[in-house]
Amino acid sequence: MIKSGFVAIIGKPNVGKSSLLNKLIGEKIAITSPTPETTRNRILGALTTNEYQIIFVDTPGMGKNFNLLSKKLTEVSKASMDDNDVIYYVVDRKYHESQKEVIEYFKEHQLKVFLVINKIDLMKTKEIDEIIISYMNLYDFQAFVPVSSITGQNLDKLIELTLKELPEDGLLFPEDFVSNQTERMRMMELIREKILLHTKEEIPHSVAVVIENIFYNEELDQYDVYADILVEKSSQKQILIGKNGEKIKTIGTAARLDINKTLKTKVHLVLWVKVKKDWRNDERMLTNLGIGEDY
Ligand SMILES: Nc1nc2c(ncn2[C@@H]2O[C@H](COP(=O)(O)OP(=O)(O)OP(=O)(O)O)[C@@H](O)[C@H]2O)c(=O)[nH]1
Ligand SMILES: [Mg+2]
Repeated sequence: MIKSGFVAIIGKPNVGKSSLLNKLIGEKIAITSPTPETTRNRILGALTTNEYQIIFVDTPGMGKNFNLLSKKLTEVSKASMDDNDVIYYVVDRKYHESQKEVIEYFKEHQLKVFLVINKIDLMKTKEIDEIIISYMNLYDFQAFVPVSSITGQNLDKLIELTLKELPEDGLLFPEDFVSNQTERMRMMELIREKILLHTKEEIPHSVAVVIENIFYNEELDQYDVYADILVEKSSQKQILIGKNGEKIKTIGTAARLDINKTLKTKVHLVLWVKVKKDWRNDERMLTNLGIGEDY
């Protein structure tokens, strides 16, 4: 019987959880960016070999709750901690008081947690040691594993240690299952990723992408994708469109090229920027966007 199980990847925003998922799977499943709160849903990625199947669960970062969106993101992340065989608690710096609550949660539920110190390609050995020491007496972690989600350093070790904790339960998903993300969701996310990369300050947090329609164009063998980009204020709409529409054009081109590369799908994108006042505090809007939903 092959070994299998679920591994939840949790941690503060921006520590590299989605980058870790992608590197472990070897495919860009989750979008990543230097802006906190990039991930807004639970994203599953499967790593299947002849000997094991690990289902990694990427989660939104647990941060401060400024609005209903942030609150829901933290809720999704917390809910993801239960019912998993193993947890990767990803950090990129020393312990801070703001992490007390999550450590308490580990204790209360007696969870099997690996402390994954990420971004070691940017660190000296001394710094890595200091980070480990700062967490050492807080919880009985299964192991401390320093990794890099960019270079892939130590990920084989992380998998090896994880497999020791997984039962011989056989396949949980079909052999060829890679992710719970549909093509449509991945397109939407890739468009959002380019917005995050090409805008600053409050814009990335104020943006949502909704794909309205997808038509197959037989003549050109491509998909015409109509997407709305929602922002909260008309000033944000102006910034996103840019002078002579240059900004939205740059975003559209980058998104088209990445959809082409990542999903191996030729698309023509039609992007519309719309103002949807305070959508981040609108329960119905968040539900429509699938935020807070469980798969
Ligand atoms: N140098 C370096 N950068 C990394 C590493 N892992 C992630 N990053 C960078 O850190 C930033 C955040 O990465 P994400 O993977 O989006 O982080 P996240 O934890 O998923 O963030 P949220 O979804 O917002 O919670 C990106 O700019 C990544 O390129 C790493 O191992 N080394
Ligand atoms: Mg993420």
